[in-house]
Amino acid sequence: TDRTPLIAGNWKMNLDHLQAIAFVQKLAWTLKDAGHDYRDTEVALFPPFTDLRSVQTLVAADKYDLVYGGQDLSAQDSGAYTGEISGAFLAALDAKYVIIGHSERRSYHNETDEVVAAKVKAALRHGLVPVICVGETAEDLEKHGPSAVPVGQLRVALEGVPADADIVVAYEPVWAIGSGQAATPEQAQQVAGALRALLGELLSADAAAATRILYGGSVKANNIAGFLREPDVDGALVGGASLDLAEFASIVRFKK
Ligand code: G2H
Repeated sequence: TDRTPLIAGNWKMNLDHLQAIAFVQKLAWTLKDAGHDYRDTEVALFPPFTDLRSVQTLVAADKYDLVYGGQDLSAQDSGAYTGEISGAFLAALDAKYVIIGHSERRSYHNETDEVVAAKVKAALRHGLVPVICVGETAEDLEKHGPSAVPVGQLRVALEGVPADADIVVAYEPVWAIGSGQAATPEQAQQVAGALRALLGELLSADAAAATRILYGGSVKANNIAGFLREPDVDGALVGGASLDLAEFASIVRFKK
């Protein structure tokens, strides 16, 4: 398969637009100095919405090969939805990706699987690649075992998605997020394998073979190698460690 590994930095609610400019510049220089080839490992950043215009300007002016996206979007395209951000606006800023259904959106903003599904369709309408996040809580894990909840979430998220849609799936066990306690590579592989099987069932064998599945949850420079060695893990969604330039650069530089 030709699934180019993807390392995605989810900044969450960190770094204002001035800090973003400094960070992106330094990261691009660091990766250039290291001889990074973006065709080997794609690098995507997910800054806060208010940073995106600055990031776009910088990336375009300096011709960086970094790509970027939003941390969320509205299920609607435009209109009286105070505080919401349309996928059209992200597309107009040359965003490539958009994170959908992060567990923090699900738990703090009551996003259900149905809301996630509507947002996935909104992303695809605007030519954005949705990074669909799924994952179980510690309680889910105890009650239902490792794959049932994430597979169930993805099943709903993919309702009505065309078989040839360009998507990314991120498996983020809630118990591993920001906790410093990452899943083991074996745990990540088990769920990633189940998610890939579901892609085959709901979309197509081609989609299952081509879609990148990321692991997320306390990924660091010292544990990324183990995840990338697993056959069904094609990269990582990195939160906390994406805010530390040296740490994030060494995660990017790890070879599958
Ligand atoms: C999971 C992850 C990034 P962290 O939320 O999406 O965050 O790496 O801080 O666990």
